[in-house]
Amino acid sequence: QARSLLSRYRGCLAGAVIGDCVGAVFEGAWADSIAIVKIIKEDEKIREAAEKRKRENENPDGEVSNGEIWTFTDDTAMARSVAKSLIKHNGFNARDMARRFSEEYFNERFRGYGGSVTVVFQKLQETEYENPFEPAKKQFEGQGSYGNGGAMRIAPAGLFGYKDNDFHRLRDLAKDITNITHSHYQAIQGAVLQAYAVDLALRVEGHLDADEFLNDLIKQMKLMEKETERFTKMTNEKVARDRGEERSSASEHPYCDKLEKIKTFLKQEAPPSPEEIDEELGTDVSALESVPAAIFAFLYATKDIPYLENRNLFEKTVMYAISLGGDTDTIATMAAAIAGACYGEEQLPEHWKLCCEGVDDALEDAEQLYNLSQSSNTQP
Ligand code: R7I
Ligand code: MG
Ligand code: MG
Ligand code: MG
Repeated sequence: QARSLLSRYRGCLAGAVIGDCVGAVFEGAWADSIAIVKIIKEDEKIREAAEKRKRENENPDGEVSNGEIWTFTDDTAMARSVAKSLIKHNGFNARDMARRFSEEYFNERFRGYGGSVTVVFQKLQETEYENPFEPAKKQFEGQGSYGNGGAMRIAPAGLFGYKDNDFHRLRDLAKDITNITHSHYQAIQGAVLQAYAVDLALRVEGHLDADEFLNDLIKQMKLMEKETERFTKMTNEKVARDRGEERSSASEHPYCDKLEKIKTFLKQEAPPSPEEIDEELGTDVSALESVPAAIFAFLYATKDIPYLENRNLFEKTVMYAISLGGDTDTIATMAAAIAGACYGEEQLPEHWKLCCEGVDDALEDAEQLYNLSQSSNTQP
């Protein structure tokens, strides 16, 4: 039962890579009732590729073939930059992290980056990372991007901050890391929420209590949303006016509302349909409409899910997260990071580890973050 902390660190980062690689096959798909069947088919393909690879590796005369590989996307490209920068500096270094994000992008532009974030990389490079927070502030006419690009890469911050056991420090770290590309408060709050979910998952002992998990998240998000309440209200009213509506019906605490909705979904007799989940939680590239879906997938996976009866909780989390459709690589990577932190590396299927690109690298980063968490020289 007891999962070692090291296994949880490794499960978190390698799990995140797996969610990205497998989820990427389905990015932009619509959720439908047979989505899960398609994912099971894909899983079979990965299993076959892994078998083939093992056979070839066992045959000493055979050609060394790397076989079929499930490639990672920008989610992993950026997450590993976060991990490596935190490790190198034993803390946050804005210039170094900004440089790593940009160089990674210019080396491998094909990773499927968001539509606008590449402008930030361009400007960061042009200004030689002199003011690493400036380019992001200019995105979307000065309001900053509300994309999920901050949340998708934040898991290593959860691992790094774990030893402090201090929400405010974790919040500030996630804020800093996100601000390099995303300055919209919803992008930041989403990243903080995801980082905190990873932190909480590392601390789950024995049975996972969904209500307790959600109440912890709600407690902190309530305070964060209180700080932005007036601004949210103003923004909501402006959006309504632009639409010619007299007043806004939008919420001033949208993250807490969605976390409450997750509670309802988990309690209701009949499982929520993919349409309901898309409608109430969202499954798109914005932080607000993807982080709650990832948390929901992690919690819902503890239930009986048709077709997934014989899968462990990590597998169920990933496959169910993908079945929600929409931004599948990102929702799966976030859900998998939380699940990996909760259940440990032991639950990561061997064939996924073998065929997903970047798993070994993530395992090494996780090991180094673990070592840092064990050393006593915490930063002031
Ligand atoms: O957030 P970001 O890094 O994209 C991450 C997503 C993940 O799904 C990855 O897997 C990858 O596929 O992309 O990149 P951004 O370009 O900052 O934001 C993503 C998208 O969100 C933008 O292309 C816009 O469509 C939308 N968006 C906005 N639209 C209008 N107004 C983000 N912010 C705004 C906004 O303020
Ligand atoms: Mg991606
Ligand atoms: Mg939607
Ligand atoms: Mg995505």
